[in-house]
Amino acid sequence: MTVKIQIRPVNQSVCNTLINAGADPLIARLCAARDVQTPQELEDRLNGLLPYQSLVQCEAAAARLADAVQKQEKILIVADYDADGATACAVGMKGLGAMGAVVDFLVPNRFEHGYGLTPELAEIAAEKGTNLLLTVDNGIASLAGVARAQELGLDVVVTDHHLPAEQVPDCIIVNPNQRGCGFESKSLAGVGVIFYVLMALRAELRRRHYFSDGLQEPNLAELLDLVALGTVADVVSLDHNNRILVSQGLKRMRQGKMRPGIRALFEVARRDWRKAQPFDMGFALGRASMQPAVWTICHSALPVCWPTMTHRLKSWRRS
Ligand SMILES: [Mn+2]
Repeated sequence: MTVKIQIRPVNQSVCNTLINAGADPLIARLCAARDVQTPQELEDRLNGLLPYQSLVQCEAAAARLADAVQKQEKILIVADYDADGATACAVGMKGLGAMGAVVDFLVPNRFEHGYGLTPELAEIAAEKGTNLLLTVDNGIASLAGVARAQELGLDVVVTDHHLPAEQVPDCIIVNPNQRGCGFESKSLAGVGVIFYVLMALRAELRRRHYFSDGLQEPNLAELLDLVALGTVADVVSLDHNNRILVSQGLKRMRQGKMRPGIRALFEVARRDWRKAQPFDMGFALGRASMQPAVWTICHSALPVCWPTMTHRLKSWRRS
């Protein structure tokens, strides 16, 4: 067998610019080959994230959620069951909970209820006394489900990243891929979209002087372990904005700052969290065969200590 090595073409002037800005020549070449255009894109600071104001309807969603938080309305998150949906659900639960919301979640059983927010699921939500339905990582195609929910008197906010069809539901929609949304990163994952909505919600609640000594502003960076896992596992393109989210999440993990469930996933996958890399997120922790375990991290929104979690996951792996 002969091995043929093909060298990936690189824009040499971009490569030189990166080197002149201080990048190691090898790193510069690797980055230039992966569409990095400017030295600014090598930065991974959180303040380099695209602003939530440029994500269409993100502020409208935040305003509706802020009303719900202040009026203590019942919010129900409708999630999907892959790693992106599961982490998006956990981010929504943790973030909204930290802001004092009354929030619960529902994940359709694909065999019983089909995918996403169906009319049947809207009925279940109504029976649970829900006031506001919030979809994560799904909903853009749920025309009938949204209509049924509204018929039953529920308000709906859709957060999604999937490509929309010709027709979309008639409600507040946050999706970087919807028509008319100028948000520069079209590769935001479902977990990234809900993270953006939470950033906007925190700002909205701050404007409303909602936070006090009794309930302080949550540090949303604490959710970045989940955002990093969902983003890489969903195999969206790691553009600059996603690289910031993933890089910051991985840095936190390497410092041991992660929820017990994620730490347990590292253990079960026999990976070292002190050296957490994107590879771990995609192939070790987030892969399909780990889905039941990834769901467990959502329930690690519940206070379970990590040795217990690891023990449970290990017994799951043996079964
Ligand atoms: Mn997704």
